[in-house]
Amino acid sequence: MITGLVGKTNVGKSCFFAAATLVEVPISNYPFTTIDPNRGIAFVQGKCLCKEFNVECNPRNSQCKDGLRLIPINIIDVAGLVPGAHMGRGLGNKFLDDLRQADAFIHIVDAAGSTDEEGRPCKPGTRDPVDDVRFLEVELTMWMYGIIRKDWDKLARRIEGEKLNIYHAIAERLSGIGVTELDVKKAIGLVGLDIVYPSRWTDEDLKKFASELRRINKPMIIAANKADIPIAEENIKRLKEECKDYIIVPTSSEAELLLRRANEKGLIEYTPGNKEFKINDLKKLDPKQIKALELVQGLILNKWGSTGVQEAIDKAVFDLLKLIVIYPVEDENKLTDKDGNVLPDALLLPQGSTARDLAYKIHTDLGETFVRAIDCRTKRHISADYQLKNYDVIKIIATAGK
Ligand SMILES: Nc1nc2c(ncn2[C@@H]2O[C@H](COP(=O)(O)OP(=O)(O)OP(=O)(O)O)[C@@H](O)[C@H]2O)c(=O)[nH]1
Ligand SMILES: [Mg+2]
Repeated sequence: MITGLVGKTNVGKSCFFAAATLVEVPISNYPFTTIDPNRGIAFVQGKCLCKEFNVECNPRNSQCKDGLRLIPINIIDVAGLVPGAHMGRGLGNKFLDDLRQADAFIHIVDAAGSTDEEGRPCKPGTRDPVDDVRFLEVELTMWMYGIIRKDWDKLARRIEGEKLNIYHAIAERLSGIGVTELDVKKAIGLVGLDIVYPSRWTDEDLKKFASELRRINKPMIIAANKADIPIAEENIKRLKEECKDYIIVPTSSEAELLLRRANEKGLIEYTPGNKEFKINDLKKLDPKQIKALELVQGLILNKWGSTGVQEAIDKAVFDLLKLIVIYPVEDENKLTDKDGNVLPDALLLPQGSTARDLAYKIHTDLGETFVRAIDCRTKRHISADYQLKNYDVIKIIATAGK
């Protein structure tokens, strides 16, 4: 599972990335600070089943914190865009190729309107963040169009000449960006394109196709960042009214970074996503730190309920991609793996996944030699095509490895 951070330059992408991963990266108030991509691990917060089953867990692929199961996902922060990037403005849009394999995007927007269209600092309230949403859509579509346009004429002729399955042929050509046959089929259907004679598609058709494909294959939520700046409130209200297609989460990456770092240093007790933190020892904080923490509490936590960074990540995974959490185990009674670890792994799978999909996700051999599975809650046997439910605990029985 890979999430890409996209957006105009100088809006707080790297700050969001640093807050989510605690990886140290350059952050500064001028455009194009980031050039090469930053990659790191962030955690989505699921439910740990240790409470429900009243057991002590030994997580392996994830962590348990007070009943929350922190499940790792990959997160990539790339260079920023400006309008016209697809025509080479700013750093261009070629660096988006680093996000080819991303499952979803988080669009970081300067909700305070404190950076102009080129990402230069300006008086808060000056730039309309709705314009930033719109220009980014165009840039992402043009990036996708560029990928599709390359070799298109040749591919269209081949599809017609060799009577290839158009969905399969296009998906194969775009497998590098993780496009599936179903994605292609949906996008072609939405635009209403001719599936027999793709060579007749106009350039405009291809752009519409790219636009739909982008929406389907790289779904996006909006992190309305810099929500700590008071004027952001009005803008966020308007963003919600004018960009109804999107899940919009008010965020303050800067506040989250401050809290996460203070927590790492042991100065405070803070769980990402919470609306409060606890100061461990007031004497260890200098007056500047106390003031900063007070501002975070007042401007962000009390007002918005959290810094939003964790919420944005969780919503991208659970609400946008609609992934579910599954706990595979090898012993249906003790809920352990073969080494005796209790509830060792929590896996993220697409809604609608079956027991066999889970087996494949664990290991190809398990998928191929799947016999049946056991729902560890009910102890019932389930078949390969059983549709998994969120928070199922499943034992797979297969001939592989026996
Ligand atoms: N007030 C406020 N400032 C923020 C917030 N997040 C980031 N910033 C500031 O915005 C500026 C840009 O932050 P970066 O994280 O470097 O932005 P970026 O989008 O990665 O920028 P480029 O890599 O240059 O495209 C820095 O001065 C940050 O301190 C926030 O939530 N609130
Ligand atoms: Mg950056």
